[in-house]
Amino acid sequence: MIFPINNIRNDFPILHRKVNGKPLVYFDNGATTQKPVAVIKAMEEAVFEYNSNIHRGVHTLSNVCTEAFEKAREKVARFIGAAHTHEVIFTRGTTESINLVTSSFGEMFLNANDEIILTEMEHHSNIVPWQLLQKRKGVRLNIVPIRDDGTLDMETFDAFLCENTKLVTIAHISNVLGTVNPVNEIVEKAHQRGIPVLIDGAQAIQHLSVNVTDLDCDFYAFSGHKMYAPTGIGILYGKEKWLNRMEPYHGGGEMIKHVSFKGTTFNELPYKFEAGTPNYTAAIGLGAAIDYIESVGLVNIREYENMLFDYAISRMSEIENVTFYGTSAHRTSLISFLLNGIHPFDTGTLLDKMGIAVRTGHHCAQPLMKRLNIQGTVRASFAMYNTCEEVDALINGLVKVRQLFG
Ligand code: 7TS
Repeated sequence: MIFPINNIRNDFPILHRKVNGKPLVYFDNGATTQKPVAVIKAMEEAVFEYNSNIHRGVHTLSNVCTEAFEKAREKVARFIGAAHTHEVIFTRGTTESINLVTSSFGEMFLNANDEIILTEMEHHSNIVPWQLLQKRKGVRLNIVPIRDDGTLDMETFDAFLCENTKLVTIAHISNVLGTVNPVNEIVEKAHQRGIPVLIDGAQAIQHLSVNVTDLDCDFYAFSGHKMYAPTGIGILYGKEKWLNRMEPYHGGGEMIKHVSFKGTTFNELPYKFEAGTPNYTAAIGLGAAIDYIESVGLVNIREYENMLFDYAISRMSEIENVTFYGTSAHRTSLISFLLNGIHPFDTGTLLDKMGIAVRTGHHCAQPLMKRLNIQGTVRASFAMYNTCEEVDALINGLVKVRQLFG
């Protein structure tokens, strides 16, 4: 199949703008992706044609809006292969999804001296919530180190698994190293001991075909805005058996069955975890983003992005005096590097003058930076609309940066 890159680029109007007088080259997709017209149109239609608070009304607009919101949930459930639609909970994003598990699962099932396994390559949003729980409850955090190639030290992971382990929480793909972690193996090993697994899929959901039922993970968290949908919407997938036993995360409207001052009973799944008016407009946008991804085909996207990634790696290796961070054979979608002797901030600023958007800094992974013994990296992260010509522009830009610094 020939990947319809020109059509795809035309679906993303922002890609045609100039930045600092140069055509935009957007390589900051790990932070957030751009949105196709179809997503904007779906949200525009929701706002202009049937905006109304959901689930509460008897009137037509409310019913239409509720239906669109619930249809989006069904799309997500199908997209990730969830066994039940009510296992899909709308949140604000990956961060809130993880905090939901930390609070609700943590309050219910974790006690002093229970152990949680996480890794050295986690984003702050899969570290700090657990540290807050550690303060509240005295749980212990076991951190799996990485090897020099940016893969997990699985021997240490194996050694950490013990009868005190009550949860494993891990990124599917590292936002700094691009490493694709062996989540199947991790889930299998944890489950042999009856330990549940939470996967932070923020960097995976837009690149890999994720099937939570095949994977058998207990929780899977991701953000809409990294998969061509708007900000302010995300997903927590959770197995029914856990969600049913967990206490609600937030209290308020919509999550109750009956409230009295003697006591309150909670609504069924998924509403138990969706207190207050959700961002239904963004949820509808997420549904449209899934339609868009499916219209291109995740398999085709993956094939194209792999080609682009391999091309970028081979071209990057032409540049002298570069250090790469993350060199595993199992990595994808992003490249972290430093031009030796040049501060990443300077590289990023000069690239921006050439219209090239990359991210620089610690990428919300300061413990990983400490392990790598650096302050930060330059990161180019890819999406389905990027091209080999854009990679060429990046390479030319880096050559210029090198020349400027002598
Ligand atoms: N987990 C990982 C692995 C991430 O990469 C990110 C965001 C998050 C969690 C948090 O997602 P949010 O949507 O709730 O904010 N990562 C990045 C990044 O790499 N640059 O900007 C945001």
